[in-house]
Amino acid sequence: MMEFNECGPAADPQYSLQEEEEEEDDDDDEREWRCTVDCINRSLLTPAAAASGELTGDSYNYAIQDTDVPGYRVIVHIDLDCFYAQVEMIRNPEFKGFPLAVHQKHLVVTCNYEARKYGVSKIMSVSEAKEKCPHVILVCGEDLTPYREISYKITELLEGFSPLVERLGFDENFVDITKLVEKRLQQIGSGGVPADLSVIDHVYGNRALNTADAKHVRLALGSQIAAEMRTAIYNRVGLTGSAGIASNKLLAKLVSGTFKPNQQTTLLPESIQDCMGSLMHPGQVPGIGPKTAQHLAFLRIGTIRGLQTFPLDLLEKDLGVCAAQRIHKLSFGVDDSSVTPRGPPQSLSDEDSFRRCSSLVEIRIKIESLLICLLTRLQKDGRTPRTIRLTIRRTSATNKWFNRESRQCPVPNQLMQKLNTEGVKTKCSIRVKPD
Ligand code: DCP
Ligand code: MG
Ligand code: MG
Repeated sequence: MMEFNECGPAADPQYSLQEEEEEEDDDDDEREWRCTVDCINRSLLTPAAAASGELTGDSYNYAIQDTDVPGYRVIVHIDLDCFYAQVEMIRNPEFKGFPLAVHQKHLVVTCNYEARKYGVSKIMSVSEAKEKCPHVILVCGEDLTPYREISYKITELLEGFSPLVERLGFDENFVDITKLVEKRLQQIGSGGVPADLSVIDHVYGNRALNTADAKHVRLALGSQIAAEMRTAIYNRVGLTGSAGIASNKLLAKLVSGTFKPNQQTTLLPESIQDCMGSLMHPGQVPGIGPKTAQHLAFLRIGTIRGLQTFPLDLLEKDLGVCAAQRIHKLSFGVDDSSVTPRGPPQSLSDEDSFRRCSSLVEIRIKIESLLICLLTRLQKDGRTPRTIRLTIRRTSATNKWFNRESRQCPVPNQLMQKLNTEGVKTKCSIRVKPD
């Protein structure tokens, strides 16, 4: 992997180091959620009025003043359908309606829903995909540029609805629409919530909406806003996506995949425990990564119920107080973490396999091609990087991430100047030392 770090605007290089989320692949899930976790129990802040959730006759009273109150927030999670495949069908409209798979090297990274009907699936070898569906269209998806560009377009579009948008990977965004819901409640005014207020599309577990329940009303309005977001994404970018609407990030992400593609699901509070209970094991809880799940398995915690009932003090001894409390709360569907916009990525990276390289010349060519891609992106980005880092991962049959070695150095001051005057040259000067 090669990356430019600490990218900052030319005038203000005050950026801190942070990995570009979508291209860092190990323990991604766990890292993402750990970053936003809030170890202070904010449920202590719950105002009594909000906690009661009672109907007062005036619809504005469905609104609360502290939009951070857990249980009263409205969070949407949108995951685009077969993302790379949809992008390829936009780039090549003649592929639409036919089974299509996007591959990197010999692996299918995604496929459209037509191909899924034949049994083709993500992370299947290309040869197996061809066996399942001999007429599948195969598109190489190793150049991430088109996916990256559309990905940021979607985030930007969602920012038009609410400033609180958090990217998770290339094709997912959390949007905190609590304030927007508050606004809609104000618009409803004292006339009262319309009796025909309904949830758009699915309600998890088919629960009936109770328009006398403040939380239900807020989530129903949230489902309308989520539908508007999906329509805007389709009309302006041409992509479909699935959405989950719930009172926190964890639950919104969990339910967004309940009905796919191009559908949405709203989770009412009474179904939270059913939703958590439907998970087969703790590793399926977003925020519990593979390492923690392994640790829990070691403690013989293999189910959500097992985690919920495991003595917290023992868990704290084993995982540390903060982590133990966090995952214990997650197992009950409690997640106080806020939707945190990250802004532009703080590092730009690219990677490729050196498996087929058998000489220094071939290695040099491979590194040059990575560098050219990165410099092109850097030029488009316009910010000035401070360091460049090259990371080599040696894999082994037993441990995929075995032996990660990095070297980094400052980026020469004149690089950006040179890039702007001369552009990205097709030939870069790279020295490869034999040691
Ligand atoms: N991706 C990848 N490598 C993986 C998994 C996914 O490169 N191991 C890429 C291809 C996907 C994109 O990330 O298009 C988004 O991943 P998702 O898991 O959301 O899968 P899709 O969007 O493709 O399909 P779905 O409709 O199931 O969300
Ligand atoms: Mg997706
Ligand atoms: Mg996704």
